[in-house]
Order: sequence, then structure tokens, then C-alpha cells
Amino acid sequence: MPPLAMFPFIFVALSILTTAASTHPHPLDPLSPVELTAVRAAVLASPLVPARPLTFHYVGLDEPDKPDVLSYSEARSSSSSRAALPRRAFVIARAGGQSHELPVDITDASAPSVLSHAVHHGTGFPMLTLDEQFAAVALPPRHAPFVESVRRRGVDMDDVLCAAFPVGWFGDAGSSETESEEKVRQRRVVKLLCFVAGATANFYARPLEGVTLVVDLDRMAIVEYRDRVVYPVPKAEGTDYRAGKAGAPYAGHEAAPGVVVQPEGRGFHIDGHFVRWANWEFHVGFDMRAGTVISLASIHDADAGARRRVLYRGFVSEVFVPYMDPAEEWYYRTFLDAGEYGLGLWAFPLQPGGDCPANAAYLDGYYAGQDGKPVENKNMICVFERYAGDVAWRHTEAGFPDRLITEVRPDVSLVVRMVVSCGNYDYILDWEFKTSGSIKFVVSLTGLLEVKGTDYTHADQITQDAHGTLVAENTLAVYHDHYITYHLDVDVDGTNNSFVKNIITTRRNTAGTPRKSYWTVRREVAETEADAQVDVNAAPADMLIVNPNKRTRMGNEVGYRVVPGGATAASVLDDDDYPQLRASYSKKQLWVTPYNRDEKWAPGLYADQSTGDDGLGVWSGRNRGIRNEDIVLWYTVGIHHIPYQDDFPVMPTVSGGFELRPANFFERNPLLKTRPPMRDQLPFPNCSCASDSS
Ligand SMILES: *[C@@H]1O[C@H](CO)[C@@H](O)[C@H](O)[C@H]1NC(C)=O
Ligand SMILES: *[C@@H]1O[C@H](CO)[C@@H](O)[C@H](O)[C@H]1NC(C)=O
Ligand SMILES: [Cu+2]
Repeated sequence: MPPLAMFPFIFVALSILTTAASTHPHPLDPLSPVELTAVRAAVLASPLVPARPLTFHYVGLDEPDKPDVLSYSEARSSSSSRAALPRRAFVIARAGGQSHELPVDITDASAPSVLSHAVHHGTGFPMLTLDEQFAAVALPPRHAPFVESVRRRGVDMDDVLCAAFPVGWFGDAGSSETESEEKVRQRRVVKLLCFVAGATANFYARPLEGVTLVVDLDRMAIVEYRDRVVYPVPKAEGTDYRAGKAGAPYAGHEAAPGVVVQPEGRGFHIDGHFVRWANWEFHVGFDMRAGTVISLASIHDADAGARRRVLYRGFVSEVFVPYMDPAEEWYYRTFLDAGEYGLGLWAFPLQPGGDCPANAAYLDGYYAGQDGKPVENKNMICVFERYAGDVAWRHTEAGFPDRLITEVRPDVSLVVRMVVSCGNYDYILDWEFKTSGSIKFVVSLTGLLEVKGTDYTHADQITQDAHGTLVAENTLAVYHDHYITYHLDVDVDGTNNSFVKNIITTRRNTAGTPRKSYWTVRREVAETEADAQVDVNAAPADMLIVNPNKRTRMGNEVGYRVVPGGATAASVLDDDDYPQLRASYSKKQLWVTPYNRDEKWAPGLYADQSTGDDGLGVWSGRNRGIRNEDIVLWYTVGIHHIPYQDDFPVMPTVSGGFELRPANFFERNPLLKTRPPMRDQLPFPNCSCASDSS
């Protein structure tokens, strides 16, 4: 039995784990720098795409077929011989004004080869590269009308910063009258919005409202310019968030400092990309679009003496953030952060001791830059054991006349964390593994609000719909939503699973006893995808992923519950509104689809300027069978965000999430035989942290 009780938490061990490289990569390992370099060489040498310049927009692992990965894993765990699977990358490049799809074989990284080539003729474009955004935002200071707009507002050009905003898609309405629809659709553009930094780091709080530039990314030129309306630029004072710039610290408001320490070192081991901790084992990967990818998560069942599968592969598929202001400078702000910007590209190094506790270990990620060369993303994922003084289970028994029995077990979990700073917003994305078998998915939002310049300096002046909250003089924080959609290929105790709703139904009592009513459970097994599109706020139901081929000794189907944990907003936009067409899945929090290796990205593979003709809503519309099949759970954490002054100039974290929790998966509580707290083993038995009374 693996050590279910964790090591005591006392001492800090700060050494960063270096991972031992095995002879060949695991089939789900992300592409290494050597492999990324090989992919680049093969694509640039290929005669299939002769046009230049060629830019790399997506390079990721083209994972082997699932049955092959599973048999590879089983061979590995039974220590029998295992042949390396073919290694492939999937590339989306731009050249000659077209998007090119190129699978590249890198099984032998010294002899990579492009396997095939296709041009994407449909709508939408791949992710924006960082380099092209930097190039685009460098254009405005050399654009004479923009120089004039800046001068007109009395602002110093040296203080101005611009950022690239995807334009979304608005049918014909978005095209200018002089151009044909076809031509407009094929133009890959972004809008630039500009801000004033000056004395503050929080330039997002100081918009140059009313000014919009449109940049054609393939030509890297400003193609439209508009200075529609002049509002005062909000003042810098009171907007900075940096220590020393936000004013003197409050006196007497500090909590006593503390730190989590582990005298025997960390309780988890990182071997290549595998993390092993307590009863859990899983693989941590990285993708430039999704960020963290967790695969092959399995839990050791001590009573059964076996390792049991829970999740084949999971990641954040999309983050949809539509703003709710119809003004010319705002209506199109309907971001798809993963598909347009890339969560992995915007995940920056974590700060030890702040972003992650002192006992954390860090993992690096690598992605392909626009030129295809590998870029290191240092310390972008942290892994740590969390002991927050919470209780895993307890009971006090006062029923015996002569004694009191108290049994309690501390709750310790393992967290895998990444932080995405996508422009103004920060998303802290946690995977929390619990020894009880639960996996908690937690999204915490913080960072800077996206604000609109206005004439208003007091709420009493607002007579019309302002589309936001006045958070400072001349500063409206605009209403918006956040929808974080997870793709979870669950494999509960095996590949074939079903989706079940346990629905609470009220009955009238006919048993002849005085009670008049009671509730009972009606069990519904979803046959097809339509049965598994769930508004989790509407149904008073437990939702389960079960394995109909496996039962407990009591005869119950083994399963996992999907437990919503707050943040269950769904989109309330009209169905025919353009952003809603592009992210139609945002109307329901939960979808279940049959596994298909091409169905990864909720708004479709090409999210930038997408039109809604691809994606989860379209796939699920086929209404395929999902009963006793290899199924994928899609769960969206949703937040309607009405900003308040307390969120300004930087927002305290707001969290939401959900949990996958065992439901008849184990024969009984898997924590029953864990050890009680090891108070007497602590090095300072009489320090206040360990004593019964302080
Ligand atoms: C799992 O699903 C596949 C696809 O429908 C089916 O062929 C297979 O028989 C199923 N396996 C079990 C154990 O039911
Ligand atoms: C802890 O308690 C022991 C005896 O109970 C005592 O000898 C020792 O000095 C104490 N240590 C501290 C740090 O108070
Ligand atoms: Cu928000």
C-alpha cells in the first residue's frame, strides 16, 4: 500500500527537481527542444510549402492513437518490453496568405519528415503569434493620424502602449462596403487599442478611448484608422498596484507570517513527466494552446491492491470572455483566449513563495516561436502538497457514558498550478488531487479590469445604460463573462463509460404512515449526446460518469460524480448573436461526446475570426451514441462578472470550479486506514503549531 498519510509538514526543502531523461520520450511527453528544432527543420526544408515567409502558429504533439498509448502504458507498468511509438508533431503554419497543416514525423529527431500537407480552406485562423503582436503594436507611433490623435489628447507618445485584440466575427455586418465578403473573410486582422502608462504600470486603467487601428497581420500594415470620440484619459494616480507605488502599507493589517515546511522533504516524485504522490500517478504535459495537459491519471486502490484509471487526458480547451458593451470600440471584444492568444504562450514564470508555496517544485515548458525555434517557458507549472489545516474526515463519539472518542485525519492534497496572464487578466488554474480520489478543478481570476474611458466622474451622472461600473473618475469597468471550458477524456476504471443523471423526484407517500411526501432518485442513462447537454443550474441532479462494465461487491456500477462548485453561469446572449454562434457550447455547462482525436478545441481548431461552423456545438449536434462508449466530458466554469470598486485597480481573486469525486468507485472510504496526525513526530513538539493548547 502506498503511503497514504503524508510526510509531516515542517521544513523547507527548496531544491528544484531536475527530471531524469529516460531513453526515449513517453508517447504523451510534450515536444522537447530537440524535437521542436527537428520539426522546424523539416517544415522549412519541405517542398510542400514553398512560399516565404513562413511563420509557425501552432506546434504541438500529434498524440498517438489512444489504444496504442494505453497498451504502451500497460506494458510499462507490467515491466514487459515496450516498443517506442511513432512520434509526431502537428504544425499550423502561415505562408502565402494561407494556413497550412503539416503533420511531421520526428520518431528519429535526426531525420524528421513532413508526412503530408493540407491548406485550410475553411473559415478562421490559427493562434496569433507573440512576434506578430509585438510587430503590430509597434506600428501606431509611425502612423501620422495616430500621432495627431495622441497629441490632441495631450499625451506624450513615449507613454503610449498598444495591444492587439482579435476582431471576432460579425457576418457581413463587420465588412466595409467597398470590399466583397470573400475578400474581407480572408483578411487576417486584429484591432489595436492603445493606453497610456506614464506614471503607472497599470496602463489598462488609462485607455485612449475612441481610437481604433486595424492591422492586416499578413501585410503587417495599418489598414484602417478611426478616432471616433474623445474622452479624458483617466489619471494615473491610484491605478498602480506595485509595492511602493500603491502608497504606504496599511499599519497593523499584516497577518503573522507563516510557511509550509516538510521535514522529510516532498512526498511526491517527478520522473520524466510523471508525478507520483500518495495513491495518485499522472503525467504532466504542456501545449502552447492549452497550457497544462494532465494524462493517464490513475489511483492506487489499496483495498483492491490495484491501480485504477480515472482520466486519460484533460486540459483547458477554451476561455471565452465576451464583453457586454455594444459601443464601436467594445462590441467585438469576445475573446477566445486559448484559440486566439494561447494559454501556454501567456503562462509566465511562477514566483516561488508567492504564486506557489515554499515546498513547491517547478516544471518548465517549451513552445515553438513564430520562427519555429524552441522557446523555454521557465517555471511555468508548479507542483506542491497542500496542507491547509483542513480535515479529511473526523468523528467525535460522545455516546459512551465513560469516554469520548475523537478520530480525525488531516486533509492533504497535491496541486498542479499554472498561471495565465492573458493581457490584463490573470487566471490561476489548479488541478488538485486528493487522496480520497477526488480531482478538484479550480480557476481563480485576478489581475486588471478592462475599462472604458468616459466623461462620468460620479455615479449620479449616469442616466443611460453605462454597460459597467464607475470604479474611478472617467473609468467604467465593463460587464463581461468568463467561461473556462475543460476537455476531460474520462476513463473511469476503463475506457468505456456512460453518463448518468440521478434526478431527485418528489413523491406522495402511499405507505399509510403520517408523512405526506418524500423524494427519491430517478436514474437516467444518457443514450446520445443530446441527453448529456446539461444546464447544471436547472436540474436537481447528481451527474455521474460510470463504468457499466465494472461493479462494486455490492453490485453498484463504479463511477465518479461531476460536482459543480460555484461559478455555474451560462451564456445569456441571443442564440443568433455572432459571439454566441462562435461559442455556442457556452449555453450549457456540461456536454458529453464520444472520443474523437480531432475534437479537442471547443470553438474549433481555427478560433480566430471563426464563424461557429466547427466546434463542440456542431460535433455534439450529430447526436452520436455515448452509452458504454469511450466518452469525453466537457465542463465549463462560468462567471458573469459585474465589476465593483473593490476590484480596482487590481482584483482580489474570485474562484470557481468543480470536482470529479468517486461515487461507488471504492468499496469504502479509501482514507479509512490512513494514519492519524503524527503530532509527536514533529521536531518541535511544544511549539504552538503542534500543541493541544496554545
Ligand atoms: C466499448 O465500446 C466499443 C465501441 O462502441 C465497443 O466496440 C466495445 O465492445 C465496448 N467494450 C465493452 C467492454 O463494452
Ligand atoms: C519543550 O519542552 C521540553 C520539555 O517538555 C523542554 O525541555 C524544552 O525546553 C521545550 N522547548 C521549547 C523550545 O520550549
Ligand atoms: Cu472578469
